[in-house]
Order: sequence, then C-alpha cells, then structure tokens
Amino acid sequence: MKSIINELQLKLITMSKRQTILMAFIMLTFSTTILAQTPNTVVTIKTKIYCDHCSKCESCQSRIEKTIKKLKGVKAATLDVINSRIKVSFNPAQVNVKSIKDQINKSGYDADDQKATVEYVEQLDGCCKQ
Ligand SMILES: [Cu+2]
Repeated sequence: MKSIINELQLKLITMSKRQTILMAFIMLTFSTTILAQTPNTVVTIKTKIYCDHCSKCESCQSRIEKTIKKLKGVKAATLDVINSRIKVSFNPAQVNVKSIKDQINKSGYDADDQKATVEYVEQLDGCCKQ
C-alpha cells in the first residue's frame, strides 16, 4: 500500500502543472456528476402517535414533516397517521437514515428503535404527548 502511495506521489510530482490542473478539473466534474445522479432512496420509519386528530393538529403531522424536510438531502417526508409510519425520500449522497431518525426524535417522536428525546416531547401539545 505504501509503495503505491509513493509511486502516486512520484507520478504527481513528475506531472506537469497543466496536467495536474486538468486532472483536478476532471475529478471535480466527475464527483459533481455522481452526486447529482445519485437516485433518491425511500425509507419507512415507524413512529408512535398518541392523539386521534394528528392529521389536523399542529403538533404531529406538520411538525414531523417540516422538521424532517429541514435536513439537506431530504426530498419528501410524509406521515401516515393511521399506520404511524413516516415515509422519507432522500438523497443518500447527502443524508443518511441515522440523521433522519435523529431529526424525527428532535420533533418529539420515536423513530423505529430510537426513542424521542424528553425535552422535545415536552414541547408538544398536551394531547400529543406520550
Ligand atoms: Cu397530534
């Protein structure tokens, strides 16, 4: 491994300045293209809803969806109130499932095995608390 790195360093040094710039440009273009072309992934996360009017109340649906959508890389978030499931569409090159779950916890709700943080649950309307 070390010898490969040494060889690469030697190659870089022997490369002309122009070649180095060209190389950097190609790599930059390539990585940007990959990021833009990464298809969205959809994940369904289980949560717990305690009130019976969540599709209308401020605390549940809109709070959860708005909070998740604040994350960079999240394309859509929909709460299925009846089944207590949140469907999130995201770009895996920009955000991961763990961050999405953390964000759901921050809105005051559980996300699969991750329990909502107490201080965020406190901010919910009385009827929506656990
Ligand atoms: Cu509610």
